[in-house]
Amino acid sequence: MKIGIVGLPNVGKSTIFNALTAAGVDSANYPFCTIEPNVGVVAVPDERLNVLGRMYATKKITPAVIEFVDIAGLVKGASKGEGLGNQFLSHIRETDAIAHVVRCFDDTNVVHVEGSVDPKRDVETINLELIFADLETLERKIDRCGKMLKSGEKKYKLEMDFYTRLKDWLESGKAARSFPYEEQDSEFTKDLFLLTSKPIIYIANVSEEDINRESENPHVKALSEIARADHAEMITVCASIEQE
Ligand SMILES: Nc1nc2c(ncn2[C@@H]2O[C@H](COP(=O)(O)OP(=O)(O)OP(=O)(O)O)[C@@H](O)[C@H]2O)c(=O)[nH]1
Ligand SMILES: [Mg+2]
Repeated sequence: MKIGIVGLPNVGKSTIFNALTAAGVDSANYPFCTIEPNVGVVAVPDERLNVLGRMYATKKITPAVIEFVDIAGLVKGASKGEGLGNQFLSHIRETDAIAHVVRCFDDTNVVHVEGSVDPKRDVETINLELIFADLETLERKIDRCGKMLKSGEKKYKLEMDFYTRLKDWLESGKAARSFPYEEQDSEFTKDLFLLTSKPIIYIANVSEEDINRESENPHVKALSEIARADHAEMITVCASIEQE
C-alpha cells in the first residue's frame, strides 16, 4: 500500500515523513523544501506475526509494509501549473490513499505560505486543486464519449449521463469519494483514477503544548468538522516532537 503525504508547502509533511520512516530527509523552514518526492518503506508492527512465526517455526517473517511518499507542497493554481505545478498531481495519482497534513500550530517563526494559520482555507485550497485535476480528467472523458455518441453509438448514453452527474458534483466543490454512486456507475469508475476518490486521512499538525488538549485548539476543531463532512478520519500529531 502506498500513502501520499500531501498538503500546502511548509506545513510539516517532511517532518512527519521522517518521524514515520526515520529516513532523515530535508525538512526546513521554507516553502518548497521538498521537490522530488521522498519514498520510505515501513514495516507494519504486528505482535501476532512473531507469535505465528514461533508457532509454525518459520525461517523468515515478512511483515506487511506501507510505502510513504512525501510529496512536494501544493499551492493554489497547482492544477494549472502554479508553484511546482502539475507533475505533483501525478505523484498523488500513483498512491492508494492520501494523508493530508494540515497546519494547526501557531508559530510565527515558521513561514505559512498564506500568511496565517487557517485549516479550513488550507484544506479547501488543496482539495480544490485535486478537484480541478479530476475535472480535467472528466472533461477528456466527456469529449471522447461525446464523439462516440455523435457517431450514433447509443450505448454511450449511460456513460455520458454518469460523467455529467459526477462533473456537476465536483463543480459544486465536493470530492468524488462522497459522490452518491448508483449501481450502474461502477462500470465507468474503474478506469477513471480520480484523485478525490482516494481514501483520505487528515493529519492535524499541532504544537507541543496542544498534545493531549487538542479539543481546546480551534484549528483542530475546524479540521475535525471538515474531516467529518468528507467522510474521513482525522488524527492529531506534533510532527516536530515525533521527529525528535
Ligand atoms: N513549531 C513547529 N514547527 C514545525 C512542526 N512541524 C514542522 N515544523 C517546522 O516547519 C518547517 C517545515 O517543515 P517541513 O516538514 O519541511 O514542511 P513540508 O510540508 O515538508 O514543506 P515543503 O517540503 O516545503 O512543502 C520546519 O522548519 C519544521 O521544523 C511542529 O509541529 N511545530
Ligand atoms: Mg517537505
